[in-house]
Amino acid sequence: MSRLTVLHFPDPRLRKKARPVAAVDAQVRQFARDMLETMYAENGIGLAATQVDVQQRVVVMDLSAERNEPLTLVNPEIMEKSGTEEMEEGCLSVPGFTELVQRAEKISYRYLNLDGEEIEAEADGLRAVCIQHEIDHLDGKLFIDYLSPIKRRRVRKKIEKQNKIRAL
Ligand code: K2U
Ligand code: ZN
Repeated sequence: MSRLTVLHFPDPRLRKKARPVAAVDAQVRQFARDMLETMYAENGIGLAATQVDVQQRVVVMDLSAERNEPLTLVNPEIMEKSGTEEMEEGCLSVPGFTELVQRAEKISYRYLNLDGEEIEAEADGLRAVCIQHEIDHLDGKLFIDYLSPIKRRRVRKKIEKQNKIRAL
């Protein structure tokens, strides 16, 4: 198992678009284990491959209180969206910031599990938000992209200041 490095905004690699996984093999299963280790270590409830500088369409998540219900989504796709809802979002790649983001309230989605089987499911609430948040990552999109330009500029300035202090 390996803990991976999570990229931080404004790293341009966070803007890369991930490519579909051709086959769910042992390498993909090992990568998913490494992503889960990293997600738990960083106290996230989700993580996308783009965030660890891998341009493959792989997402991991665990919404359980006991942190013992890991889920890996390979080549996740949202099939249908309905309703709208606002939720406070944060991101492991934009540390220290949370903002209200409007997203679809309910989604139907499909993905490949680690056995390569196609799964179709529906979600609402935090699970729907998390899946939309992570699939955005695979497309190079961050939750701060939904903010006003003024708010987004404020986030960028604060993080660049944080990064300068870290570099001292
Ligand atoms: O992708 C990530 O960076 C992990 C995200 C996933 C997530 C964001 C917003 C809403 C649901 C899931 C977070 O780090 S998970 C921790 C979190 C969740 C909500 C608000 C703040 C932090
Ligand atoms: Zn994120």
